[in-house]
Amino acid sequence: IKRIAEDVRTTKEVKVHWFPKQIAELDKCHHLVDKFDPDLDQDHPGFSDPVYRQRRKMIGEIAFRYRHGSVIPRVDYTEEEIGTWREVYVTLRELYNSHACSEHLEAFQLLEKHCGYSPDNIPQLEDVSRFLRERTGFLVRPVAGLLSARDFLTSLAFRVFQCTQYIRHSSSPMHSPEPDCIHELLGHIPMLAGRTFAQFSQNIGLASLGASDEDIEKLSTLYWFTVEFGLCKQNGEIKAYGAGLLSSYGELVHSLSEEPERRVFEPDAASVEPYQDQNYQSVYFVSESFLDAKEKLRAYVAGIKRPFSVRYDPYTSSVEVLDNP
Ligand code: HBI
Ligand code: FE
Repeated sequence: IKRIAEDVRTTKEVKVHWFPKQIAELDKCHHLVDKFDPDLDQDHPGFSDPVYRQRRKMIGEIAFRYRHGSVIPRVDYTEEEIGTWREVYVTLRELYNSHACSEHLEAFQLLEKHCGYSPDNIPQLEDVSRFLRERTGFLVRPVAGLLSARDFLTSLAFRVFQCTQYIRHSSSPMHSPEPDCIHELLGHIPMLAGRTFAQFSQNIGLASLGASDEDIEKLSTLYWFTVEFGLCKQNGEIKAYGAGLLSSYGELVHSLSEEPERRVFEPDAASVEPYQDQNYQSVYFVSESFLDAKEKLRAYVAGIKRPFSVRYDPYTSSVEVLDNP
């Protein structure tokens, strides 16, 4: 009798975490994580620079005021900010030819042609959003800092990429402890212009909707070792596709050097592998191709238990929830 009672209780008490059903409800998915905040983290390069912190607040205001569907206000970047951008841009641009995957290189050329990518200009999020919408239907919305993993992944389900608009501190152009517009614009945006990669990203997002905290942790680790630090095979060579690599000169070189371990991408292993957010990774996962990664992710996601399934309707930008029988 006790067993039956417990079974009944567990089925009744399954609580599913709230998630948006409509794209406009992403306005509620804005929970920031304090880690790496320049106001609180003493190791942040901007911690002792009040001018920098004030600038961050100003740009952060754009994100706090933003609502889905509105135009993203432009930021008039200062000479100092453009200087930081230029230094990273010029250094990385050179390295991409030998280290970046072909999808990234192709999209980068288009971004230079149509979207204001150049050493002397920090591209505007509104322009980037319009560009992506025409390529893969992805949209960009501004965010003020590091988002909770759940909110970040949720937005991917709707093909929305939450994008920081501020730039790292000028004292450390080659490294930032948190995402900034250099990381987003050089690392993520070119990749999101590719069809299969965009679908892969959305699929991680869809798998995260209403998932348990444990599954969110696994999905964000999976995200880490693919979207952020993934490598892939191309014409017999290994190239980088992860945004964390494509926006960091040091780690991009490191990832393809003799130093780290490289393993074949398997979601079961990658989703529980310990990761580094303070230092270079000691292990990277190599995918055969994006199609192969997408197929492996599909099989992995099928194993996640949820009392419902979801389907994305691109005509209405909404998620349909189907109760599992
Ligand atoms: N927040 N703004 C922002 N940018 C990211 O790239 C990001 C994030 N929050 C979490 C996150 N990335 C990932 O590391 C996973 O936890 C999903
Ligand atoms: Fe990122």
